[in-house]
Amino acid sequence: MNKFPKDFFWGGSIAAHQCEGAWQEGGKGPGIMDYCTAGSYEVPRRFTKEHEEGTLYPTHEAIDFYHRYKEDIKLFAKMGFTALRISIDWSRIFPNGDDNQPNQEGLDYYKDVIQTLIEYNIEPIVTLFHFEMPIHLVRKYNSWLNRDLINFYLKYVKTVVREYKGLVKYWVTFNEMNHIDPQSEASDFFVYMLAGLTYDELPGDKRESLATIGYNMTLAGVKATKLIREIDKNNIVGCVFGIHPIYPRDCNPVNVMNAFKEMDRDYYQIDAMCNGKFPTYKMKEYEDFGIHLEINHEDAQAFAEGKIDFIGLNYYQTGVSKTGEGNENDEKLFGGVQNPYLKQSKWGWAIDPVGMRYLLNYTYRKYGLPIMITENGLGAVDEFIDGRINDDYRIDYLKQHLREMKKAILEDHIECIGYLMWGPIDLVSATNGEMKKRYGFIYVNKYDDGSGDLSRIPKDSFYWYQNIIQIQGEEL
Ligand code: BGP
Repeated sequence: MNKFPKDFFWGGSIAAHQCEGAWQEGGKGPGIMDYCTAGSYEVPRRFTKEHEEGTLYPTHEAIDFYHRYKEDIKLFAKMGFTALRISIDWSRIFPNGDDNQPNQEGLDYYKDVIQTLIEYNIEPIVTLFHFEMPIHLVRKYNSWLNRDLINFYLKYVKTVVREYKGLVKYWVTFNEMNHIDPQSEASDFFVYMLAGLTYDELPGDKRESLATIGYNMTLAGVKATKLIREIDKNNIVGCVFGIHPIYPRDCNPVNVMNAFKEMDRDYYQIDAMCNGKFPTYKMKEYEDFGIHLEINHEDAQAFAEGKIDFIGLNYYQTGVSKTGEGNENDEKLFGGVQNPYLKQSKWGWAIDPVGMRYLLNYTYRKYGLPIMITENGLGAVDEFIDGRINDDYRIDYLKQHLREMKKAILEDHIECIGYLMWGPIDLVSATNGEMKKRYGFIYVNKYDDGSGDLSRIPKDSFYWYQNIIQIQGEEL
């Protein structure tokens, strides 16, 4: 049997703020990403305090999925998708985050999106936080530095999970909260995407602030997991982590150890969510750094009761350990070291299909829980030639990754339950805010200067993926 399992989820992942647009429609309040300007590989995005008139904000229109979702979902169905991961924008449901009542228009909007998916037999997989948070919660309460945020988040979660009971079964509490760790070089951008604050805005001891944000989000995640299962015992709850495995620079044992430590930093929240306990090693590490966390006596119980049912992994690239002996002359790219065995994308991301098999093995052996690849794809510049987009490079990238995933499932016996390709339709890049960095099977006529009629055009990869789904990956 050379096919993927029968009930394997084939599909894609998108996020509200990267595709919906309509930032001031339907009763939506401003979210943190609505004050994040356009950027590029060379020029980082800026985080503004107010909406600067005349400045381009990519989330404001994005690809107008808000108005075109029926057309887009129809195209996903044409490809044969059996699952689509969407996110709900918190600021469409509670425009300020601390409102007494939810915004009915927001609830109705997502209900229709979800029902449309179901009509096409596409399983909705719903992420509750994909960098979308009402900005008011940052301004008034200091974001996740304040434990009150956990209650605002749980109120929002309870509202939507009740509203879509019986329609949505698969829930994801957070996307990529692992990018905050006091030991990593905190990227300004990830601190902003997760907490709406820049690194400079973190008060007091920066490491303590990062640890607090990480702890409070993890606690919110386990509490939400329990709550979602209480609302409907059929619900299946996961959390998504963005991990790029770290290879040692050579077989010097010191460097191997360093690489392990670097990669391991991305796992403390997975440990907390799978093992029913915030890891003791992490607490001790905080003590060593003189970091003080506000912990309540009920927290331990929340961790014990909030174990997740599946792990979502976003995989794009591997890295080489930045620390180690003998690295003085290494060329740095994107804060990392280039792997001489791998090619890079135009944005400097190392293309490493085997890395995905490695990640699946590594993570499954640690926890034994089902894993879903919740994001994977190639950001590239696409061109029209003779009215057609021939994206063989994308087909090649996806084919190679799917081959390695197939080996992980059929040869390594990893319980991998789905492959959700990132950005099945071109959308705004999260890190750069660019349209130029395209991932989709479907081209969107929209450009970085804001021009374009937003029309949708299937690329060659559209028909390739359609066939792969139809034959359940048999030819890979
Ligand atoms: C992940 C995010 C996505 C997505 C992806 C690709 O970290 O979860 O939202 O955008 O990265 O990144 P980019 O859009 O910057 O190419």
